[in-house]
Amino acid sequence: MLTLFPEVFGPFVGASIVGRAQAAGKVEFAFTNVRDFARDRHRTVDDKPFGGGPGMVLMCGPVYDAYEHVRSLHPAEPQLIMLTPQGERLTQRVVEELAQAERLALLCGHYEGFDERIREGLQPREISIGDYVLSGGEGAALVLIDAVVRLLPGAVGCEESVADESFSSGLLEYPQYTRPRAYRGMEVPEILVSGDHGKVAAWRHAQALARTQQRRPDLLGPDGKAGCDSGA
Ligand code: 6GU
Repeated sequence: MLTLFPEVFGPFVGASIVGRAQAAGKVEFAFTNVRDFARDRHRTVDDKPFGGGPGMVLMCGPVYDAYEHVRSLHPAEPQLIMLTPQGERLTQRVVEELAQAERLALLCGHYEGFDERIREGLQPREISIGDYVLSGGEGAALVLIDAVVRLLPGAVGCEESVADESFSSGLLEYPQYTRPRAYRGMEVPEILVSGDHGKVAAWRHAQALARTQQRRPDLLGPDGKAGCDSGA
């Protein structure tokens, strides 16, 4: 992680599935504060845009130097990811691609943006998590980390739960219930306690399809069937 706010990552990468994956040695994180690579005594990392206009721009020097430092930490060449609203949209398909990489370097920006020569010289893969604006890339990096780490072999207790869920199947998930069977007058559907596994599977598929048609028809092809194209 290359960031101006390394402190925001700690609790997140230590908790839940990501935390367990880390403890089990499935993934390792290193945090580099871009500000440590500022060149002046004020530790400046941003400056006014040439040509005028509002906001500040993240400077080349600290970012290039921080990236050279990150490269030197490990022999594997990282795949550099720049978190920016200008990037390609993060989908489950992109997440699956990133999960194949041995090493990722996530570059989080702040302020009005990056000096364009960071793109030109470092040729990052630019990724956005959706059509809204965050004040910085850290929130997006957390989303990406969570989505990628849970796909690493052995990161989630049950591999089936990864394969079965929304977007890997191309459908939203079916409704789930746990004990008690009745809660405040709301009953668990009879079929789920029938013990008929075939009927349960058919019911779940029908529910997943109906829910997808209702909420996210864009996930279904023109024939109303889920595309094989996961997460498109
Ligand atoms: Cl990756 N960065 C920022 N700053 N805003 C975003 C984003 C990323 N993705 C969606 N909005």
